[in-house]
Amino acid sequence: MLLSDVADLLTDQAIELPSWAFGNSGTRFKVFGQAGVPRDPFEKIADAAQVHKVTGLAPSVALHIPWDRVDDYGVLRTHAEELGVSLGTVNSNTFQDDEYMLGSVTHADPKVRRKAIDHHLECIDIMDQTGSRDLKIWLADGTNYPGQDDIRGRQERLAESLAAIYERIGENQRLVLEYKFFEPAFYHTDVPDWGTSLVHCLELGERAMVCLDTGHHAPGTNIEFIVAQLLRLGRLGSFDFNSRFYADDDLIVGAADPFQLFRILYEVIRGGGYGASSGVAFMLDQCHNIEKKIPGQIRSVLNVQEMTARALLVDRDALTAAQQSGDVLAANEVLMDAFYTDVRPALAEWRESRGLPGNPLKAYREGGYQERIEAERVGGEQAGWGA
Ligand code: PSV
Ligand code: MN
Repeated sequence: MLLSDVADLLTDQAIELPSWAFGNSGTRFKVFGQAGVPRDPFEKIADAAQVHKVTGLAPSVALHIPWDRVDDYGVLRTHAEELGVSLGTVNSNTFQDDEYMLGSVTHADPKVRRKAIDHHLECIDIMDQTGSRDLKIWLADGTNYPGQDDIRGRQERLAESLAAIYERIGENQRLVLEYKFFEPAFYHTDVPDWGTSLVHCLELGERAMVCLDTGHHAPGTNIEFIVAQLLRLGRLGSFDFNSRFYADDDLIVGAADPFQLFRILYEVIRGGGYGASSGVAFMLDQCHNIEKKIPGQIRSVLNVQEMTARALLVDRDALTAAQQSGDVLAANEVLMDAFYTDVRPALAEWRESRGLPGNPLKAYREGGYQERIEAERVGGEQAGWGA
């Protein structure tokens, strides 16, 4: 197969950018400040729009509340639309208040649980104004020591709190529950894996879906299997794409293990999870600690596109034939042939045929935007992870 055979399918690709990827970020050792970093949500969206401008791949931006709180979300929405992008998923945040030290929606104290539930209700109010479809919930809840709290009791409280939030989710909205196996809690986490997320989603109802963050698994986990299973059950709501070498590194997607990204995307396509009508949202969840943020995001969406193109090139008929005849090596070869195809020159042509720059990173570098923000954005409080 040639790239021209799948060119039309590539136009279906839309990758949502995280507003927080444009703010300063770092590790618990150091947050490095970068020149030109946005000072408010409006500037974050302006930066995200640059990524879409040169790639045509990133038409929406995910918000994180309270980091992206503004007085008037209608104004933020119009600002985004004027720049050619829309506001996407709203992410809640119950991991930065002192009251949440021992948990949020699972906390033993009903007052703390109420506060955490109310925060989610505020997020849904915001979604109504931004026109967002998805409320993404990631919970830092968990414990550090055996015996610290009642694991089973926390599951009951989690189910109750999620039900109170789900009740307020609109007809055209979804609750997307993200899982993560550890950090910041180190002994047990209340939503550690896709099974736990799925169990709660099934109990909640049809508009509750699982979010799969590619960095949230133990090393060696077969993530494409999880993708296949969730798609089979119709419960894969979204991806948070990033890559990792060791823990939840939040590095550029496809940087650490391009082959894994290819395998994941193959299962997405195989399982009907590709394209707007599939209901599976492709998002990035990354932090660019040492590289410049806008080019970091451009590189990321291009990596997803390159691996999507390779996955679309898999000769599915030949693969099925080899699988059904039990020809192990032939089947593997079909997959590897697609993986080893260098699609970059053909993708440059694909872009040019759509009025986009053949080399988006070069176009961004030469466009003068970076110099302009570095010169103009002086003074004020720079937005950072958590700001
Ligand atoms: C948690 O590690 C997470 O992946 C969640 O998606 C949060 O919303 C995001 O990171 C914050 O950076
Ligand atoms: Mn995530």
